[in-house]
Amino acid sequence: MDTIFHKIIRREIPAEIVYEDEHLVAFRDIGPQAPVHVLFVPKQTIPTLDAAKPEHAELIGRLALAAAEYARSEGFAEAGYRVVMNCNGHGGQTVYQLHLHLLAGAQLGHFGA
Ligand code: D5M
Repeated sequence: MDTIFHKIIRREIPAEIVYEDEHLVAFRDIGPQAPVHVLFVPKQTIPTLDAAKPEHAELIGRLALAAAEYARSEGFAEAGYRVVMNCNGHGGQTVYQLHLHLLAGAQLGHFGA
């Protein structure tokens, strides 16, 4: 299982990386849907949220906490922001390596079907 995000993690293709630790990398989305749009991606291969196992709980928590910390450090916490994980086709997932979207910097609309 290899995706464009694995290539970014291995530095084989460029990305604007804003955070990295031993567990995950965060970089700017190439097609931002908000003034700030950052993707938080685990280094361990997990194709979808549906494929996640109980042993991935801590890692998935790390993605959420890294996004919250980034939003706080950039001054978006008080105004607010959104985090999203798309899963499979109806969820709009296009890259099959688990990732969490952080959207911030503007009033976001409500969404649904
Ligand atoms: O989100 C996949 C996201 O990945 C989508 O918002 C575009 C983004 N993307 C795709 N290729 C790149 C590169 N090369 N750099 C940065 N961002 C990228 P999904 O939830 O799967 O629809």
